[in-house]
Amino acid sequence: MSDFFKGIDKVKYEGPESTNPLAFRYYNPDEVVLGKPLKDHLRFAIAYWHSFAWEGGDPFGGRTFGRPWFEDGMDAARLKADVAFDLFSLLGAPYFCFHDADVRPEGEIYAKSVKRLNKIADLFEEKMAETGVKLLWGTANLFSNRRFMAGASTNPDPDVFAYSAATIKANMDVTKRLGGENYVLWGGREGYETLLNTRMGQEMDQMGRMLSMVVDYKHKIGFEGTILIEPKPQEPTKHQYDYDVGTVYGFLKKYGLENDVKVNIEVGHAILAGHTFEHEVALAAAHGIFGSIDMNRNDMQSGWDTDQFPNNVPEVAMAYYHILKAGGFTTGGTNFDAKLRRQSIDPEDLLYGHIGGMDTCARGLKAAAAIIEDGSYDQFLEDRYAGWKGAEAQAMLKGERSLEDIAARVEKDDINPEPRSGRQEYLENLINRFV
Ligand code: XLS
Ligand code: NI
Ligand code: NI
Repeated sequence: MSDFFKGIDKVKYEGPESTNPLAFRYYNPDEVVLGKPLKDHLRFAIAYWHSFAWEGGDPFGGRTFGRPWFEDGMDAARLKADVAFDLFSLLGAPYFCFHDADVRPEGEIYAKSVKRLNKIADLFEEKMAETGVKLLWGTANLFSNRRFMAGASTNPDPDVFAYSAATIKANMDVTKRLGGENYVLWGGREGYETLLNTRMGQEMDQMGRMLSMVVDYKHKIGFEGTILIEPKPQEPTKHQYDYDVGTVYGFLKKYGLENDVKVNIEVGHAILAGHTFEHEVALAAAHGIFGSIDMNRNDMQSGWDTDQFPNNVPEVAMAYYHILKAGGFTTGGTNFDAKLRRQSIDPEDLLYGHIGGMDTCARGLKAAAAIIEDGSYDQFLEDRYAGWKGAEAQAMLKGERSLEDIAARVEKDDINPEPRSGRQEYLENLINRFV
């Protein structure tokens, strides 16, 4: 244990009546819900970048956090890893996630960066064995360094494409070595600032090629995790090609990758795209590409990706409802892609943020489970679509009827549909009984 969190004990579940700000009130990891402990439903992960690499800057001012590892060397990187694993253990978080750039200082050349990444991975291996913390996913940072300013795989310069491919390879190797359960590709600058200098079709073909190589390499090295694309509509670029789940699905179809790649859906990104989070989860489930989630919340007034910790139970409850209905997480989990506000500079703020987030998610998941156990909501949907179980309806759906066949039947049987209430307010009240 480093002394960064000196005086703070392992966070325990104390129940809803507890007034201890450093205890869980709803997240009881071993509580069994729908036949499974909460910890196995939620599969919480801590994001290295927000909690350990981010310095508290904004466009008007730099670093606000004082952290002893904010220097650029391997010793600092090792200290950062010590503190990171301390936090994972204090919170009892089963997983973590990282980008290469979060965990190692960048080298002057590619080979040096990879060497440093592997050194840190050695340390991670030891710490993971010691603490039992596992890797939910690894990823490459292909957006911070200036070489990526015009994109990574979508760059007009093929050398940047090559550098990106090499960096992804190194990160997939490390993710596999650490037993990572997924590998994530968020298209950091895979988009454009102005269409005036951009050939969209060409850039998307480049991106499709890169993803195909990632899938090939996954099979070649026997990586058993899931490849995940993380959609986001804007920021940092004006337009990102992985706009939302629907756009990503079309992209995967076009390049024949829809059976090999799934999505990692982030709350704030869904909202930036003009959707609700549960819309994105439900759509991914409908397409069979639901993978994992990046949990956070946006400030509803500010209009950008504020990456705050979630604290609104009804907002997360329906998302977990759709996740549970889709069969729950397999390789995915709940990654807190969330950061402290820049005035929250103390070590314990890192605990408050995560404790609140974990409790909010636990309450949301329990509410979702209660909705499912009660059954009346699912029954409503069953009844609403019940007509489609009939023989003629099934024949229409299966393509066994043509427009002429159907027209003949409508005329013969004098079909004249009677509208039925959609019962929105009734359903809103029903859901409110559980959240
Ligand atoms: C940024 C993304 C990023 C990914 C990982 O908005 O959320 O943090 O999750 O590259
Ligand atoms: Ni994210
Ligand atoms: Ni994000």
